[in-house]
Amino acid sequence: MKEAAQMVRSLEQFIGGRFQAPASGQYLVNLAPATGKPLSQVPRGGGEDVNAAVSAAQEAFDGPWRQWSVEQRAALLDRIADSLQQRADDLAALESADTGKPLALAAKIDIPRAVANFRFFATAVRQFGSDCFPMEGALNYTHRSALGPVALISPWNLPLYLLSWKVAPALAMGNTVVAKPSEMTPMTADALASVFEAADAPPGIFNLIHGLGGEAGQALVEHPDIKAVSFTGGTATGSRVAATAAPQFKKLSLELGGKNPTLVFADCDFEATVNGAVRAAFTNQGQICLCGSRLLVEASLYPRFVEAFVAKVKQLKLGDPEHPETQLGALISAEHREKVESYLALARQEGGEILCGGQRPTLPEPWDQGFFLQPTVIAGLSPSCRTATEEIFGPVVSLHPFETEEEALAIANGVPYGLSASLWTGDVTRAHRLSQALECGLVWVNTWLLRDLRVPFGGVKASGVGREGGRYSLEFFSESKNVCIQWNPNPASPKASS
Ligand code: TXE
Repeated sequence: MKEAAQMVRSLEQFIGGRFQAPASGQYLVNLAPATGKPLSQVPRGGGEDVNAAVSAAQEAFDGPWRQWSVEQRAALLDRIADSLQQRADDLAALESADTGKPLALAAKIDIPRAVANFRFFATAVRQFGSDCFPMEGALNYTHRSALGPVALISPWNLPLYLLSWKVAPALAMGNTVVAKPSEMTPMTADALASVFEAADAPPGIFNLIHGLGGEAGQALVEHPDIKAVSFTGGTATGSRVAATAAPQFKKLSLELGGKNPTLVFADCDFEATVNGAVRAAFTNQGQICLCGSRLLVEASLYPRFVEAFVAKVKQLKLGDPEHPETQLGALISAEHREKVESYLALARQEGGEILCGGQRPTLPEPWDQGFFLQPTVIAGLSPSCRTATEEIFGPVVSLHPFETEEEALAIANGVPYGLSASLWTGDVTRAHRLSQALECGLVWVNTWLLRDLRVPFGGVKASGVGREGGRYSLEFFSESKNVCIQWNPNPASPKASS
């Protein structure tokens, strides 16, 4: 392993516009999930690297970047988008190798979305306005200014997709950034740093620190010059990030885990619902915070639905991520697969019946060493048991019949999480009624993961705090200041001057 690791590419930190080795001189081995073989060496960053990156970000913030007009910043984001677009095939291959996800998925979703994020925020900031509150004889307007250096911490499931979702609005508003991607998926973040280098972006506006979460990530959140933290990751880590950042009054946006319900009513469009529920459960091997991992089905439809759903899941093609027909790749790591498998053991103890999957597949070399797991469907669990309420974050879905809409709602809301829900019904009144009552930040009706980048994105309860997307991101990455100008000291209405 060590010899092989020495042969793979070593990544570097990107600080002040220059690639450089970590101060520690130490590297972590990054494995390719589909083969279990080393893919790269990742700098093991710590406090020293973080200090250098935050200093570079502060220096850049205090430099000419501050004078850049909105149009100049938007044009830079457009150039980054163009450059990512030109490298799209290479980026998709890197993302697939780094995460184990199907190449077709990376090429269709991850990379186009990263390009779209830069393009979208370039346009959004050009269109961004501020509030104006006229009074009798006076005018209030809201001025929004950049915060300074901000920390962007992103996870391994959608690496470039989620990193670009943070970088683009942060820069659009004139901040400078220090990004900390997951140590398990550093490759496309490294590629993004080369794109910034090639685009002649002002040095220090985009800095990249690789390393472990508890070391580099923690040091970054703790740094006193970091003004805001945008974090996407697990709920336990999010809670730690909040506990670190809150005493320093940093702005915080936390996008955390989910245990999202898919609610299926007997009056749904059957085919569309089965297909939608399979997609919601297993896209990206179930490793998306929005995945529908609890499938609640009206009792009268339950037997027919389960039969069709399981038949469809059994047809999913799993294996070589590069094969164009592959629908499921590997899980992110051996440890993560073990965590998911521990829930399968728990499900059996909790009285669950595994209707399909539940095993590691038999695959030819080199995939036999990868971290694959069959898509798994479990029935017979109580909706309140641990398997049905804790985030598993893998290709596992539990099925739960319900009798009434009230029961469906109680099950849907009966978990600590509240990120999203998808609701399948032909009854538009019910769709509205339930959409209001579901405790979550996003509801999809007769669809799943249909995204408009302008809408507020985020969750309630243990799924996080704050909203990103469109103007919500632009507001998060800026501070508002009210300016009140009195133009008539003797207004007609006596109330107005009080
Ligand atoms: O995430 P972490 P992990 C869930 C999923 C998964 C669990 C753990 O259930 O099984 O989280 O995954 C950095 N200060 N999600 O361990 O630890 C870390 O380096 C600052 C849901 O991979 O949350 C990485 O860059 N940063 C999720 C990022 O945080 C720290 C996607 C996320 O890692 C840190 C991924 C610290 N103290 C996992 N500790 C989603 N919402 O989509 C870690 N990090």
